[in-house]
Amino acid sequence: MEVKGVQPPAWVRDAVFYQIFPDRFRNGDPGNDPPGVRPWGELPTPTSFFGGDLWGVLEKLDYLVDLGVTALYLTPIFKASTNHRYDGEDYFQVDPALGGNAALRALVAALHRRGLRLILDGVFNHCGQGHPFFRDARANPASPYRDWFVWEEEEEPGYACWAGCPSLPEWNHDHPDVQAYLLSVVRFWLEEYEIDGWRLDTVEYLPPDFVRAVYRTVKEVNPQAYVLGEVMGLGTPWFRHCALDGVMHYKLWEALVHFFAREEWDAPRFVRHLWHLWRSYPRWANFSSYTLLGSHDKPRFLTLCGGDGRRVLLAAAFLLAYPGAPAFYYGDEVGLEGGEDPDCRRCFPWERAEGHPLREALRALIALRKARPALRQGSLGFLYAQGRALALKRALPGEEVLFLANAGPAPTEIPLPPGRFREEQSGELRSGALRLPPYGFAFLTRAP
Ligand SMILES: [Ca+2]
Repeated sequence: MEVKGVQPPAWVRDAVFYQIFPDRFRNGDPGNDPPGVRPWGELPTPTSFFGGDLWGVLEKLDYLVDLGVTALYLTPIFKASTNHRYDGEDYFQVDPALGGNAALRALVAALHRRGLRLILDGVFNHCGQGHPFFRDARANPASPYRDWFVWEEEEEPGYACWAGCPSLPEWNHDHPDVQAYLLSVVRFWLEEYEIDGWRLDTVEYLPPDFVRAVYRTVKEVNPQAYVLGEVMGLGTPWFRHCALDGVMHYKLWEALVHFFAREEWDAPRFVRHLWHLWRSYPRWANFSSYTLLGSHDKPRFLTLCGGDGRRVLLAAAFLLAYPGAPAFYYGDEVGLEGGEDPDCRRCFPWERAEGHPLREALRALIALRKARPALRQGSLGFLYAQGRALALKRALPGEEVLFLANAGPAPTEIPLPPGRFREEQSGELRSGALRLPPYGFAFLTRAP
């Protein structure tokens, strides 16, 4: 299924994303902390602030580059009243508690100097009740912004709001001035701050014509900018609408949870499901989607694995062997745990970052993906699925890489295709079959 009018940026299929929840990654400037910040590392509540900011992200770029990250996704950074900032009050102002517009300017410059990219979270379904247009519209029926929102006099709270949450009034996208205003936001940060794309919040609840207009606006400014949609279901309609370059692949994430974390699915079921997802999207969309191990909206993968780091590494290795842009959620690489929101938004534990075995292993795997173009751009084949073991093949002309995984507690043997293969980790030559320890995996490259 080829869709005319969609041109995903070439860099995405080669990217390794890292998602940051800015209040919790690093406090680079205690001078801008909001009042009442909690001590770093205390467990978060729905309302606690910890003082993380964009200066902190800037301070830790070496750490991210060393890990192999090539692109950052930041959850909302515009002025708002909550710690998650999905309740924007000024779309043209980076929250002063995150360092303001100057910090974003400095961060983008530093990222681009190192060849890294940045995408921001665009919350265009709703704003915060503190947004001046909403305040004016609510206080004054003659307000010029009255029709920018949807009033429901007979129902509490009297206006359309996100998920029934009165603090998040929804924009009236049927009003052309609303669309023009939101599109000016899209354009502003691309043009004036040279961000590399947008992650669109709650895409499934936005009118398709508006999302298409966002897409066209982004590409007008920069055809190499990325338009990523937060989609919990299948993203197929959005690709047909020519409205997105890729989706946050939550359907794939769910499959990872069933297979690697909860061990509810056997390998044949997992592979059947992968194949179903693969065929549901245009080929290009499989390569330009964001294949996540975690996010701020889900329990930590380590927690879902009952604290078993082997399975986190195995799932991460799978994503690095699979098409798409693998995406890691801050702290997953150093064994950060956490249940449902807000527990999955804990402070980054810097005291254990240095030399953490999971991080060291992940760094090596990211380096391997960068060294083997077939892992990023090659065709996908499913070679084997039995019990809790599977094998995948990624191939380009002249390069063939196998990924073998044992997602079970017993050792298992996986047959290899005819020929000789070099095991990437050990350098050993293999043929016939390979025995994998519990929760073990291997990358093999076809040897001449
Ligand atoms: Ca701060």
